[in-house]
Amino acid sequence: MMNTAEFIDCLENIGIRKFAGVPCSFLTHLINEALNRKIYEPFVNEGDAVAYAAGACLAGEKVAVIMQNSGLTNALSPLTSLNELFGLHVLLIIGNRGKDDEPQHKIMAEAVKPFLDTLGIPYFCAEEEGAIEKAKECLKSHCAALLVNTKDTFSPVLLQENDKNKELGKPARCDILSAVADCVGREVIVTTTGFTSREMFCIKDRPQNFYMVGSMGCLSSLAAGIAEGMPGNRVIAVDGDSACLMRLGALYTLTEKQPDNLCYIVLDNEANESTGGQVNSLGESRLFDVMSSMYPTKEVCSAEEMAKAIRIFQKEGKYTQLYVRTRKGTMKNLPRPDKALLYGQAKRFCKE
Ligand SMILES: Cc1ncc(C[n+]2csc(CCOP(=O)(O)OP(=O)(O)O)c2C)c(N)n1
Repeated sequence: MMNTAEFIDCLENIGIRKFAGVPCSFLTHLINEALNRKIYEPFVNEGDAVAYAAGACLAGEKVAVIMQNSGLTNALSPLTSLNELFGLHVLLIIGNRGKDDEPQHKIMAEAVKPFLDTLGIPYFCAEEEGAIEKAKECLKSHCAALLVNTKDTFSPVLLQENDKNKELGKPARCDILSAVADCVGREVIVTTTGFTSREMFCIKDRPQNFYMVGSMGCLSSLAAGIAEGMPGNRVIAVDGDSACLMRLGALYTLTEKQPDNLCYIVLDNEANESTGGQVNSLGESRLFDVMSSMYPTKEVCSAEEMAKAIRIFQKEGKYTQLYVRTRKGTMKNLPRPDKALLYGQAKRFCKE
């Protein structure tokens, strides 16, 4: 285990004064330390963080980019056609989830190194002796990456300031999910990456559920594809705020389509809770206003209100957009969906 504060000090010694990125649970303590030092810029998509770091480079500053290996796919466009192309070399710190981890990490875990090799980006294990110095040398000619291969790489750092009062009176994610599960008959339920899928699996697993455990940000498009392909059935999609923000453009497309048989719900806890509760913006959430600017959105404040809103959707058969401010926290002893079930879930769904 490395001392997190010392690691950031070492990066500061090579001129890195700021971090930008999207979290990974392997990097929680690193992000906490950077947040506590007020040198972390939250982004909603890894590609945006990489482009921001390129801009900082143009301005003569050095920003390191933090991401999960899954986020490398989001970052490929700016990495290849901006940073590498124009010599705007940035340090990437990548949470390298392994192939024996959850199913959503299987393919990317094996693809990270070949991807980086193809791009000509050298990489080092963050814990390797002299990794930061070696990366510094490489940054002269390319971007460089430090791979963080375990969740215990960094020593624990608690996040300062946590305004618990903000949470008072808000429903828990699981209360809302239970209300949704209780209202459905034949409806399809699709749920987003992280705790939302894990909790829905635990509350009520059924063949008509699809747990979108990876591809963060893609839920609204996945749901639109199902809804348009199954006009005879209704679809309820439950997304998270960070996931919705990651591909906000998809919501723009969805609100043009407005499938009659789709109800799109965002649970906003103002955090990437599934990876450790890191913020996704620097201020109060503006997501309700943003969603409402695209399509009339109803704010729901309790499980009872959610049940009522779902019944209206079922009766009216009209595209429905719901927004809930939820408190942080998960169900106790939350299990992960069985791996075999996840691998087989598309087949199970299609049989229905
Ligand atoms: C492209 C990509 N980047 C990062 C991650 C890591 N990740 C998994 S869940 C999650 C947070 C999701 O936050 P939100 O949608 O707000 O839901 P919450 O966890 O708060 O319930 C992150 C960052 C990922 N899976 N994919």
